[in-house]
Amino acid sequence: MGRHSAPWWRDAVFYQVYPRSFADSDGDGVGDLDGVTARLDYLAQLGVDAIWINPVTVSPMADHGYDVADPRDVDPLFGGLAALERLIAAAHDRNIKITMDLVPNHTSSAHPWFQAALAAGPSTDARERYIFRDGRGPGGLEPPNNWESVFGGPAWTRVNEPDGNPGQWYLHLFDAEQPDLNWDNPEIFDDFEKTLRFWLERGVDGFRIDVAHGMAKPPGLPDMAAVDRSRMLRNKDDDPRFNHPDVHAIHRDIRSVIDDYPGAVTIGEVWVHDNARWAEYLRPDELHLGFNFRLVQAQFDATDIRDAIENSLAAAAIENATPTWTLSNHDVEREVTRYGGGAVGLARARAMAMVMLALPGAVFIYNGEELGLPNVELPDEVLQDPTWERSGHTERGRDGCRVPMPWEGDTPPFGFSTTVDTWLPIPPDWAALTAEKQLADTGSTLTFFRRALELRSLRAEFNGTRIDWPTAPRDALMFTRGQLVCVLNAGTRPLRLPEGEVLFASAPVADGELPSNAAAWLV
Ligand code: TEU
Repeated sequence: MGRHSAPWWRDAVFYQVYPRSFADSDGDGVGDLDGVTARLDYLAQLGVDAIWINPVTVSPMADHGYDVADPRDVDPLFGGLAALERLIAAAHDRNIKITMDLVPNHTSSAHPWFQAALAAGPSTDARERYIFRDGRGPGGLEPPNNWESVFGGPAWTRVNEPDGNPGQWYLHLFDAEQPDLNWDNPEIFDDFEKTLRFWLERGVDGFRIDVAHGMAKPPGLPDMAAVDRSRMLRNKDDDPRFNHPDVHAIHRDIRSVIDDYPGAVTIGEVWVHDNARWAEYLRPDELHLGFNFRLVQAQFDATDIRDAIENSLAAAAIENATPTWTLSNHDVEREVTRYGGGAVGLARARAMAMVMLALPGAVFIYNGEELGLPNVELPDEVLQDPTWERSGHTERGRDGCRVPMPWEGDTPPFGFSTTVDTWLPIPPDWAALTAEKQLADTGSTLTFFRRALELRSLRAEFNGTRIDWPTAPRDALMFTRGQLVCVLNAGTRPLRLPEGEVLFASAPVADGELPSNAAAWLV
């Protein structure tokens, strides 16, 4: 397939907007869709092709939108349906696509279906939309199996039946406010199809599918092995809660709807480690793209990074699928902090951005990554992630990577909102990191990202799909993509660069030497 006939997403730069934290247009301290619309020129100048926006549908916000009470309307907190329509039109005017986040695995407990299930009682059709079971042991006092919630604590909650007595339990792999749907019930897909068509008819260009390896549950719901809590939010491949093979029939059904809308893309959140199992989601009649999280999980170490890249490429190649690359999102610690924090963490994050942007495929940049934002140590009293409560205050959760964007000025809220009372506090020292300051600084991380994205889109060297690994010095990562050479110095000493013209570097190159914690592109 020639470059011109390739689908738009094959080498697209997606920019992830966490809507609570991007820009607040109405002064309530929470970001919203008109805020995004007002900042579209910033994204156009950054050079992004598409926006992935985290859930904005109607929700009590127990998990900030991943608890959906109405999948076919926009929450008033984010400006309602009209605000999304304004955003779609304004983004399309600038040639930017809009992809939404859909949550098929579960609904909110406030969804009318769940409320009906509670009211109807056991052995009713209403209960068949979710996963209700009798408890184990005398009086049904024990949960139906030993599954744990990803956010901590049991994955089951017992309900009071309409007669007022404790009765059945329902399954929730996440918060108790996020009951899992029963995808064996055909009503669930029929409704999901309505949701897909509802948004596609409104001009949405595709969907990020939440927990795309969830949905199907093994018959009999067998017990799971004990979870290693230090790996919270990460399932192993033998975990019965996820990746049941029946999930693929669901993806085929979804694809048959998407195919009615040429150009629309689906991107699955697929936390599956094994390459062969992961690739099954990318078969020609399933998802277009799948998040591969190996690069997120890699340490700043040349061997580890190479291993992550080679595995990601190999996994996508199994189904001739497009590789995807991401260094961070709203669920993981920001990379500046992951790579050590401070100036070193930032230097490494920039270097890794160049590695990511040199690779063939689609890339995902998380809002604030282009400003080099670090994770924030938040005080206990402002934490909102359900993980904090559900883990009995042992896991702080994901709020630290969700702090609102600093746009301009010298004091919080830095133009994010008109109130200082933002939903999470913005650190005063982010005054140095505002978009305004960075736009005016040729050495800033924002200027660096703009230039890197510009080169990636303009230079012909970024067209090839083949990656080779010439022998590299110890602690260096070096790969070629046709005429392009990407070098990363993950060691502690300056690295002599190979022959060639330095097209771009994440730190100044002097006398042909690349400093440590830096990357360069050569042609
Ligand atoms: O994340 C799913 C998630 O938490 C993964 O880490 C996954 O569940 C785990 O590896 C087990 O397979 C998505 C969203 O990104 C997150 O923000 C939501 O909280 C969650 O789903 C629930 O909707």
